[in-house]
Amino acid sequence: MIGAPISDGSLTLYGSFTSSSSYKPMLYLALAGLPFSFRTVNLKIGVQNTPEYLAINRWGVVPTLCHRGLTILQSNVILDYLARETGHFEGRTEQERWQAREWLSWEADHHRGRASAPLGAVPQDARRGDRRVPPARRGGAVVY
Ligand SMILES: N[C@@H](CCC(=O)N[C@@H](CS)C(=O)NCC(=O)O)C(=O)O
Repeated sequence: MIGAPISDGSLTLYGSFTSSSSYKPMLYLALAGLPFSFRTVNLKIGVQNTPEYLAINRWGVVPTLCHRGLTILQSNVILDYLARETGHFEGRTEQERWQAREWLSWEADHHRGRASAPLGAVPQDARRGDRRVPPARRGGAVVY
């Protein structure tokens, strides 16, 4: 059951314990000591594709953060939002703050291939391909 997003100041994170993308904001919130509600989206049974969940996350993926009536998608955007909103783990200088965002962007570039690679085999085209597109549709070359 997804439930309606809460519009007060409380933090609600929709995610899955099997998801590395969910782990990032969960770890942030835990290390920052910020109270938050966690709502499990069971990816194995396809809750992410239900109309109820798609109403808050158009891509049907986790995580999703709801706060102050806002709905924030994409794990690194959520980290950026939380840093701006709460000040936890925010850079001390403007240069540090931009550098932190550079690393978030770098991580997004590199995370996808590794997360989808079985047993350490990094897909050759992971950096250009979309892992949600079946291998057979990528020019016929089966990569993983
Ligand atoms: N770039 C997205 C990736 C989100 C993503 O792909 N989440 C996966 C779990 S790690 C998911 O929800 N998969 C469900 C599906 O593809 O059906 C982010 O960082 O939030």
